[in-house]
Amino acid sequence: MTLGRMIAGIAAAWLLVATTVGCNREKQGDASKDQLVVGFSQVGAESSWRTAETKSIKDEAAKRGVQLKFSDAQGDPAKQVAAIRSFVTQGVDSIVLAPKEETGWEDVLREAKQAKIPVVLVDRGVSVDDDSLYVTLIAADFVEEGRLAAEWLAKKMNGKAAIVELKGTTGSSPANDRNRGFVEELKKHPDMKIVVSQTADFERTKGKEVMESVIRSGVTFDAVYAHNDDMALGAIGALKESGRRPGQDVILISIDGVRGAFEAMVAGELNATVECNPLLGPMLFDTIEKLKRGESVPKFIEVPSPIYEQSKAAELIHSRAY
Ligand code: GZL
Repeated sequence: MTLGRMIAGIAAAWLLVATTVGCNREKQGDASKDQLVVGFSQVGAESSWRTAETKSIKDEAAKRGVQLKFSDAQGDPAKQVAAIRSFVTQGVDSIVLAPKEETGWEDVLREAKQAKIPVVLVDRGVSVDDDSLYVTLIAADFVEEGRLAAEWLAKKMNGKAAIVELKGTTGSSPANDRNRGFVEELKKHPDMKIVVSQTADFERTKGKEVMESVIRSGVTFDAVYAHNDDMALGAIGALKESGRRPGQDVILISIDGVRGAFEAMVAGELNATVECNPLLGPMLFDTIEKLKRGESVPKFIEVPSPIYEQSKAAELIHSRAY
């Protein structure tokens, strides 16, 4: 091979590398060559818990110099699918997904896998036949949360209650599993009966509306199990407007541990809450950075779910981080 042809070959190879790298970076916008670029598809802003989660992830990305491409689906799963497709096209380093519902993810997660982009699930799971379509799930154990709530309520009610269950978003893993754990535990207590079980979509206003309709129906009940604090706070408003004393005439337990729940417990209107910590930013980016370094991570990274009762609320409220 002549010297001239060698130089031409090296130049061509260099040009190929330069344009490829350039293309990837063009795909990822203005990221510097070693800056992590992460696409995050968020459910929406349905609850104070969700708002706290979004803030935690955005703040941690900024703190670590990660370029976060944030997409708020406003509660529309189709928008989440579109956002993931866009992240794949942009060639992000990792995709973070908080899936509104458990099903409907096979195709788009396969596209991310084919593009060799790791998907990390936060705070809710997906139901897929092939669990290699996501790297890990960072979330609480919702079945355990439901079981804890039932165990606490059975003890509080001395094994006998007529329960109104305010369920979360239909088809979401927290709603499915918090119901499953609660119902399973209730089997140990035959006089603990669920008399109404209805979704209020994790929203405070819908929690109030459902409780108002339950009161209008005339059904007799003396306890409420809400899949999140926001729905419980809405129900508390309806109970008070009906002349009932929430926390006394009607015993309430919910899940999340948001500040509003601690305020309601201090006021004597909520009896207990099971914590489901939304401050997942640090754990999430530790996991993404491990993946970037080629380290392995467990398939499920569990966020603990301690239970907090009214008696401790005044002592703890000032130290609550969300
Ligand atoms: C739980 C999360 C749930 C919260 C609700 O990880 O998905 O969604 O419990 C939120 O408050 O709306």
